[in-house]
Parts: sequence; structure tokens; C-alpha cells
Amino acid sequence: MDSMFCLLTKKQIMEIRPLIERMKSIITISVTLMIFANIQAQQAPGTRYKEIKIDSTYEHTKWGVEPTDLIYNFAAYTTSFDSDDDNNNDGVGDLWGIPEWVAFEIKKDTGQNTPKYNRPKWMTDDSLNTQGKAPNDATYAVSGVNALKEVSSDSRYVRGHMCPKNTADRISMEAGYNTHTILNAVPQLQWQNNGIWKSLENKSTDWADKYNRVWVFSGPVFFNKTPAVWLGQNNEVKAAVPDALFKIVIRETNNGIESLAFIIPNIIPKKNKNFKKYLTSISRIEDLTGLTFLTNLNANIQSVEKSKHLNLTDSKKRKAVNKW
Ligand SMILES: [Ca+2]
Ligand SMILES: [Ca+2]
Ligand SMILES: [Ca+2]
Repeated sequence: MDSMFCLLTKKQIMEIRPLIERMKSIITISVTLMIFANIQAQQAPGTRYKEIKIDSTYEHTKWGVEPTDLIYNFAAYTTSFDSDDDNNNDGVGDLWGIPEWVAFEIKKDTGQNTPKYNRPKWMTDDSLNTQGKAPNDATYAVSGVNALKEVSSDSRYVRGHMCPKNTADRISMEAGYNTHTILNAVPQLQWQNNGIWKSLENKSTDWADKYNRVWVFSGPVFFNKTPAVWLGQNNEVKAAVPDALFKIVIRETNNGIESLAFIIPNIIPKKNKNFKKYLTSISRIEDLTGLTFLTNLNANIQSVEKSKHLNLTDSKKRKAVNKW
């Protein structure tokens, strides 16, 4: 009986061996596909950058944001650049030539001094530029009008950082250098960029110093979800000019999070640096952009946090910001 059982088992094994081999190759192919899909989900940055050293103690997308488009991870930030998907749901794909959101964590300044270095030149992403998806210098030169003395340098569109260079310099020179990419820039009116926007950026690093860590989401807002103004002429890749910029700043507390959300119009004159007046709710930004924030928090906490600061009076806005 025993020997017959052994014989049968061996025979059975021989019979099912081809099946086992087939299953092994299916598993190998599946694992390979899964690894490939993971690589696909995160885009490979071009060759122009300084070395990208990812520091795993930074959790740029800790609180979650959806949807994602072309995702690039840098040391100082994560960016989701617009692909040829349909942004405004009119059934036709569109290319904005800018990121849809940029997420970054800012840590307290440790006093570790990144040596001073020359402000880098803006970089395009060669691969995306060749595909007609990312603008280059020529696109932005449309608004350069440097030869026109009548037009001051303040009243033109420039590449505005979403994750600021100063913030990234807290990590390293390479991290700061790698903020000067089209993957981290939207057209901003220079006086807005250098005025109210800069004040809010500086305040964000101050908050990181005060609270050890803060997290920022930043990106473009198009009223009615469709760009009205574009940079770029003839065959240049176009870049959509946002009507406004959003910035959401988050800090962790003992019982959850606190957040401040702003929508800053792209036309605020340089002398007006009062960003407090532009405090709004995260829900308002979600309505305008179609993005969903704080997706890593449970639904109840999300809805409480997102409805804060909606339709406050100027004096209540001031109080809410001053509490930070
Ligand atoms: Ca998109
Ligand atoms: Ca698109
Ligand atoms: Ca469309």
C-alpha cells in the first residue's frame, strides 16, 4: 500500500509539474508588473538636477491629497504635474504646463548653515518638454518684455516657486537648487510673488520654527476650473496663468491637527502684504480646484477641519491667524 501511495504521489507530482511551472512564471510576471507599476507611478526626474537625496524623515504628503497626476519626489517637496488628462471635465484633455499641487514639510531651522550659493537658473524637464507637456524659458519670455523699458519688472509673469528655495535650503544646497524647476513653478505676477506671497512663505517658515514641523499644500486656482490667460506663443509649450494661488498650512496638535488655508489672487499689488485677509476654508479650495485634501484622516475629522474659517469677517480672520 505504502509503496503504491508513494508511486502515485510521484506520478501525480509529475503530472502537475507543468502546472506548477506555469504558476511560478505567472507569479514572476505579476511581481515584475507590480514593481514596474510602482516605478511608473513615480516619474523619473530629468538629468539637469543636482543629486536628489530623499530624506525619509520628511513626510511631504503625510496628510494626503488626491487625485495625483505625474508625481515627482524631490528632497524638499513632492509635486503632481498636470498630464494630458481632462482637468475641467469637458471631455477634452488639457495641458496646463504647471503642477496641480505641490506638498512639502518644513522643519524647524536647526541652524545648520547651508553655504551661500548663486541662485540657480530655472530648469525645464527635458522629457516632458519634448512631449509638449512642460514649458521652457521661451514660454516665460513671452511675459519677459525685458527690452521694454516702459514695463517695470514687477508687472510681468515670472516662474513663482510653490516650494520656496529658502525653505528647501534648510535641507541642503542640492535641495534648494532643485526647487528651480518647472515642476515646482506656476506663472505668478512678480509683484504678487515678491509681495504678499513671499510674506506668507516667510510666515510659514516662522511657524515651522515655532511648532517644529508644519506641512504645506500649494498650487494654482482657476476660477471655473478653466484657464483664461496663457503664457507661450506660436509653437511654444503653453503655461496656464492661475487666477489665484492656494496655500494650506497644517500643524500637528496633541489631539489632531490645526490648519490655515488661503486663496491669494494672482494680482495683489506689492504694497499689500496682508495675507490674513485671504484666509478661507479648505472646502472652498477643494470646490475651486477639484482636489481633496487630508485624505489620510478619517471622514469626521476631515469635515470639521475643512469647514473652518469659511466666510469670516476680516477681524475674525486676523484673530484666527494671530492665534498661530
Ligand atoms: Ca491633471
Ligand atoms: Ca491635464
Ligand atoms: Ca478639458
